[in-house]
Amino acid sequence: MTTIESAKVIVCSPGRNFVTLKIFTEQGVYGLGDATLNGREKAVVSYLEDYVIPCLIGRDPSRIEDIWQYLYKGAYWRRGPVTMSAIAAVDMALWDIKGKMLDTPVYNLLGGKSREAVMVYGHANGKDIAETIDEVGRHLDKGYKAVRAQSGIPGIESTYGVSKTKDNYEPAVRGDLPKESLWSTEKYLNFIPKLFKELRDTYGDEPHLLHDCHHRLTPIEAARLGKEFEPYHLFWMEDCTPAELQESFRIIREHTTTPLAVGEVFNTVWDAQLLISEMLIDYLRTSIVRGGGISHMKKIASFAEIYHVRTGFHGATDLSPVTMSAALNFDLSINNFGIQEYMPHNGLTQELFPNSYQFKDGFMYLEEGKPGLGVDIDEEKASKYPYERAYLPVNRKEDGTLFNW
Ligand code: KDG
Ligand code: MG
Repeated sequence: MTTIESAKVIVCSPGRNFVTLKIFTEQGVYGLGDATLNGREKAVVSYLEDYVIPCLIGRDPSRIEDIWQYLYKGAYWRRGPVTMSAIAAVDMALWDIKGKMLDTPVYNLLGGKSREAVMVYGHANGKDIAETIDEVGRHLDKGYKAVRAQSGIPGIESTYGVSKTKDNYEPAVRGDLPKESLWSTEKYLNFIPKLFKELRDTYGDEPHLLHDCHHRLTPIEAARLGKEFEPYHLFWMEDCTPAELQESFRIIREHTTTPLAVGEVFNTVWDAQLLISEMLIDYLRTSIVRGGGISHMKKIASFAEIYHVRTGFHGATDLSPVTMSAALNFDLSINNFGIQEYMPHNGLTQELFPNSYQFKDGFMYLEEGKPGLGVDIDEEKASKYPYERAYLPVNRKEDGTLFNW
């Protein structure tokens, strides 16, 4: 029998923070898991170091499901982003170990390839419509078949998804306290349909266009926007409302045929149970790192498949290359894959996490024959970039009311 000999947590910050779990077996094989929770990283570090790792030592790493249940049911306190990110990291690392021990990629262990490549969507953003249109064009020139478009809104100083510089948009800001921003739903709703009209006028019907409302509408406002988007047939409208109240999607669904995506903040199948079983959404965004790892996501995706709901995993830069590798193995294997978000990491992150995925012509490919997840961490380099305190922004309405960011 193989046993888990030790495990450690590696925190690094090559431009942004990442938390990585490394589990070692007595036989010398190790596995990696991502445990990054943007803006609350150290809570997961403590959860792993103080409570989870001691329970792993001496266990058989091949018993992935049993270890998952031990950590989930055995804690008594279930669900939540801290718990589920920690469990996800263990789960990813165990699948990585199993793949390495059997000398096969994880997608083979999940049933084998269902497709050759994974369609991804990229992020285009600009300070106004003209700049956003140019950015979408640049993505199409690079071969993207699907592009998410976000634009600055006249009269609002800064908004979700729009970079102030030419660099990739990175919402977590380094510092002792969160930055605050101001929001106006009225200004947003009056403006944003115009962006998609112009995009269709410029690029025609073919490119898949996506948009993220980032939890800022009420159900009836979301219904209005969905209706106004209909002539521009979006691939999806994402996170139109905060989704704790799953029933609220009944209102949105009654009014619009714009496809709906939700779930990047969900942690378990219970967060989406009604949304899926009543077919109130089209794409589920819960990712491997937030959704308790490959083992739990497999159950969620199978449940979703019955109800015509497809996956659309979250893939912003706060999900490390370890999650991206796990996601691509997963995306390749399931039948009800929809699309994968892809926000390229900076060069330094790529160096710290050597991986085996490659973007070509709008699709992501995994290098053939890499056992496990196909990703590694250069610990020596990582140690040169220690944790830096950073928070996601806090959002207020123009009158000062605290609002969703
Ligand atoms: O950490 C928060 C980000 O991952 C989130 O704001 C990104 O909404 C997001 C997306 O769709 O990528
Ligand atoms: Mg989002």
